[in-house]
Amino acid sequence: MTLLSIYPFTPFRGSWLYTSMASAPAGAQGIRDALDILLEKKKLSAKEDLEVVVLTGDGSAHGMGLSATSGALERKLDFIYLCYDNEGYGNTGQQSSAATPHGAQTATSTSALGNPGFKKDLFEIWKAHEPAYLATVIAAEPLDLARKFEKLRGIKGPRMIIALAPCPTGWDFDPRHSAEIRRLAVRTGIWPLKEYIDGEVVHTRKPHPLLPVEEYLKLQGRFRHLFEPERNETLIREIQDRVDRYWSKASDG
Ligand SMILES: Cc1ncc(C[n+]2csc(CCOP(=O)(O)OP(=O)(O)O)c2C)c(N)n1
Ligand SMILES: [Mg+2]
Repeated sequence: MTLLSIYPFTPFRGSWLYTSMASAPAGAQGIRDALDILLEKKKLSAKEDLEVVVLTGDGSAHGMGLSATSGALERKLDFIYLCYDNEGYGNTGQQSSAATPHGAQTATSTSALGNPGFKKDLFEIWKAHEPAYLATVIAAEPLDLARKFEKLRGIKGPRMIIALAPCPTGWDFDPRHSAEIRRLAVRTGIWPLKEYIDGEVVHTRKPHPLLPVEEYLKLQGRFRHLFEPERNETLIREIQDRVDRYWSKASDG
């Protein structure tokens, strides 16, 4: 069931529970309930209380785990949920997930058009549940990332984070381009950095001017078919138009 390494090789310092892919938020509920019972029975002091954190991939978050997440949001579960979004089912060989962007080639979208679907807007789906806190992050903006985690620590209830995580293997690029690809995800407007709190969405970075999306796309093998053997102007335009439309609609963009 688990692909995580265990003691003494685990990167986790705290206790962890491995759940089946679809049910991490249900597992989190059980842990939160157990902690609350221990607190109530005075078997655990408030100082010893723990944060319950779900760490999950986009395959689970956007797809098979979405219903359990929706339930946890509805119950206002006090937990942090971090989706590590590498835009595909990475562990099993980068099959398309509901987070795979339009036009990207994956192990299950190998045609000249790539993935025919569009990336599911998980931010909007989660936002509709009115969580206590919701934000997107990326490692290219460490201060923005740190500030968001600092902020959510002071809040109770469901606190949701989506991190875009460029993957050299799954996206087919040289790891030396990792930092550049993360920066371009923000500067082309492909990955909006934003947060939702108290009913408001605020963009925490507003790329200006927006760089053309193709600067981001052309560094990645999964989009090579958009440029070789000849440019697919229609598909590049389509991807650009969706990004432009997003920013023209962003009320604070
Ligand atoms: C119910 C279920 N179906 C399929 C699998 C096989 N499986 C293990 S990891 C994985 C990929 C998960 O993708 P994602 O959640 O995006 O995480 P990533 O590997 O990309 O970090 C799959 C399909 C599983 N463990 N459980
Ligand atoms: Mg993934």
